[in-house]
Amino acid sequence: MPQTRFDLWPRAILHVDLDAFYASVEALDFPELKGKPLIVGGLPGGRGVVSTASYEARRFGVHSAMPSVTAARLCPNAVWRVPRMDRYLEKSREVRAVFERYTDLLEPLSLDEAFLDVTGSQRLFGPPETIGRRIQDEIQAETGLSASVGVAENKFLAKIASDLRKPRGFVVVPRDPAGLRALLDPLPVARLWGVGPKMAERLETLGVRTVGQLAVADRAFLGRRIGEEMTGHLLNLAHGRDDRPVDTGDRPKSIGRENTFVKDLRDREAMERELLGFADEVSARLRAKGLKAFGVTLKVRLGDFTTFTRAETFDEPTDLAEPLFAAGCRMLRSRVDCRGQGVRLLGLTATRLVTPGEWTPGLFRDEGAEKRRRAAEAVDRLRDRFGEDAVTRGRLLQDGEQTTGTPNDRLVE
Ligand code: TTP
Ligand code: MG
Repeated sequence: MPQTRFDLWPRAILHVDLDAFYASVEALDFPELKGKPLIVGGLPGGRGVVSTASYEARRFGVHSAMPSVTAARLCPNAVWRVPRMDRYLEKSREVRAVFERYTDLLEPLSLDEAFLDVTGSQRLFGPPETIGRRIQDEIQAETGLSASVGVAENKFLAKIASDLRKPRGFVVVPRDPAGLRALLDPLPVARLWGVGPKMAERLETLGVRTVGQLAVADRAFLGRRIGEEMTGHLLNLAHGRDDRPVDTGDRPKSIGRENTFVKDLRDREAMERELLGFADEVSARLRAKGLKAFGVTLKVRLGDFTTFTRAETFDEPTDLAEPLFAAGCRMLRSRVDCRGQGVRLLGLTATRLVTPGEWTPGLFRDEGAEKRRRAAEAVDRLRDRFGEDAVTRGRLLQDGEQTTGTPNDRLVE
């Protein structure tokens, strides 16, 4: 059941990072290793380095990227294993399958770490912390691995949070300014994205060692010492601001559909019927990808191959068929002069795509739109189960110049 008895977060990001990943997989597959100081990496005889160590081995000072020889000296009783990458990849896929139940908007950073944008998942699954807990529990139950989770309004804070109480950490970054400051202030500046050892040292000579000190530092003073750009970046982070989107890596720039007709269309009604079909399909694909469009373009090619493209911008981004269809019809009617010719090709494309996390102001405010969205989602589910033709609008079923389905049908992405 959808839950609504809580404040929806305008933006909700999770960062999930598995604990001592390679070592945990080894202990899972070879239970006799459980609870022992365990090091995964090149064996100490050679010139190898440590990939990772169990938390038991970390107590001796062993850490990733340390020469294995050094690790063996620090922790002489450690059990050693060489990495088995294909097994780790397999486990990583199992973890990803858990993520995918909650959102499509995920950005893997490595085999054991990912950002998830769950802004749009709240209606269905509840508040972000509930979603985070469920993911943590399901990873444990289904893959046998332990994960740490950070819940926040942006990527930077979520990543900081997941690391605060490892292993098996679960930290929700407070959304009130005092709570946020209490969490950020004590952190060393080296924890900030973009601050390497050199910059940390530089900042320290300027009297800035912690994020709290950075947050109250004088912008002009810092700007003169470390540059305006770096200063702007660091002050944003020090105030917990970060608007980078969760990058799925495969987000299309646009989603569209076009069709060249066997016989040029002359009848306005037939053209609009095509546009309605396109709008239906394009909006379903937007919803499937969790995207909304700020813009729509119409493409029209006349019998003599003259081609027009026309564009409109929406006040609020949409993933529904109606606005796309209405804009297409409007542009066709008032902004394209067919000069008495037939139309050889029509196309409708949703552009300027955004995720719910990037677009928040109007989110869920319009109840009517929310109802239409739910209806549209029900249609999507039917289509998934019974195929494309399961649900077709009345208008599309009319006979007449039914010209879709030619080999020229093209998906444009
Ligand atoms: P991390 O997430 O950095 O480390 P971890 O999962 O072992 O431990 P934790 O997150 O609890 O601190 O890296 C994930 C895996 O990537 C790690 O298990 C092994 C591998 N790795 C290397 O091979 N070399 C490295 O230098 C690092 C940092 C990681
Ligand atoms: Mg990890």
